[in-house]
Amino acid sequence: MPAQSLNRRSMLLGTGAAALLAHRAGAAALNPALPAGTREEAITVVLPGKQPLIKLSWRPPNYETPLEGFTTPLTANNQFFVRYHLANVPTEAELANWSLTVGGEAAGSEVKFSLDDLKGLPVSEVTAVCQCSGNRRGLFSPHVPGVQWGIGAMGNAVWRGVKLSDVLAKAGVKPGAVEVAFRGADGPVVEATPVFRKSIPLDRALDGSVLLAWEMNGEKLPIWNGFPVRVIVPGWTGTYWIKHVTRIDVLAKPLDNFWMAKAYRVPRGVFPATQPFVTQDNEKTSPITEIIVNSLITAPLDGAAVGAAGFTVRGLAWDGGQGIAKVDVSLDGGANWDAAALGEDLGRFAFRPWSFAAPAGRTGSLTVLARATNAAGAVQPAKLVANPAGYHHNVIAAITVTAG
Ligand SMILES: Nc1nc2c(c(=O)[nH]1)N[C@H]1C(S)=C(S)[C@@H](COP(=O)(O)O)O[C@H]1N2
Ligand SMILES: [Mo]
Repeated sequence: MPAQSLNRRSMLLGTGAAALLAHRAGAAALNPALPAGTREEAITVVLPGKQPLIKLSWRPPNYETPLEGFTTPLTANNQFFVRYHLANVPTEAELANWSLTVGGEAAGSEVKFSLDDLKGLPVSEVTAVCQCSGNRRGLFSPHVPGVQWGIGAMGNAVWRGVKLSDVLAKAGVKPGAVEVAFRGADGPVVEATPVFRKSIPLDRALDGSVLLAWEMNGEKLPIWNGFPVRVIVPGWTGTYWIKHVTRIDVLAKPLDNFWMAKAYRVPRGVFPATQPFVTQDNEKTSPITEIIVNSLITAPLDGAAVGAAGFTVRGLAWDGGQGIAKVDVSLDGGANWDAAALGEDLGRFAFRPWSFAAPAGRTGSLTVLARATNAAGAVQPAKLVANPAGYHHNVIAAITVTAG
């Protein structure tokens, strides 16, 4: 079933916290052809402070960015996707007296930081893609359980904050430290649900690349995206990018909880990882780490009519920080490929725009594909790499256009 024919309905949702205005999406809002039965309907909803986003669930809030949010290489704050695991999400008012405590058994001391304390440390900036491990899970065939994301559980922004390594230096790191764990201000509604707490390897925490950011694209973080401060782990999937971070612990042994030991894991050795997370490996599985090479066609839209006089194929490509080496486009379902022109380089962790001028003279139905290759030679596969949790969907995607 093509996405354009997914049922949509317009409705008004009343919730305790906010009245959410549902929005009748234009056909352009939904490009991915989700397999039949994956998602019965796609409703776009206006959360406070956001443009219409595609609603996956309200409690916990899970909303994805529609395709039109990806026509620029930086994703607007008010179109940036929203992902939570736990339904008890904090309001801006509840975070007015926010502070961050850094400690743990392998920290030299426990130190409390206000936002002003953090802002007094040297400031750093990175442009980086935050992509949910389960982005495109809804495109898995056969289906896998979990939030049925389409293409929009990702976004690229300029993040500004301080280095985690500078913050950890204030508390001190003892010999024997192995991981650094984060937790946010959100929590479960029922006590039985494990709190969302995630860790990263000590070397990654100390290498200067991980930020505690209070600014996104030049503005304070939206509440939905982690106000007042969130963790930025450039190159790694969004699961480690803890929002509303309130506590950081330096650990002497690997973090053992549901979110590390059971969720966010992939079959061992199946996906390329230049930065493995060895303290969390077991015999069969590894924690998901870096984003694998991927691309998205943003124009034309799937099903569009294009001129026989030629048309331009546009999109984005990204990976976990090796950088995009090339994007090839096919107009004939993969028989022939030509190189697209790469656009502005916003940094190795960022979306890389690309475009391809399709020559005049083609008529009829065309199957258009894009295939990105990164600087390490990793290339998007033609066939899905099955894994039980539906992570790392980076299969070459196709759109169909009619030229004439
Ligand atoms: N506090 C908190 N931080 C969190 C999560 C969460 O549930 N709670 N989810 C993580 C996951 S899985 C993703 S993909 C990203 C999504 O970031 P966003 O909501 O800003 O788009 O946040 C991460 N940080
Ligand atoms: Mo995620």
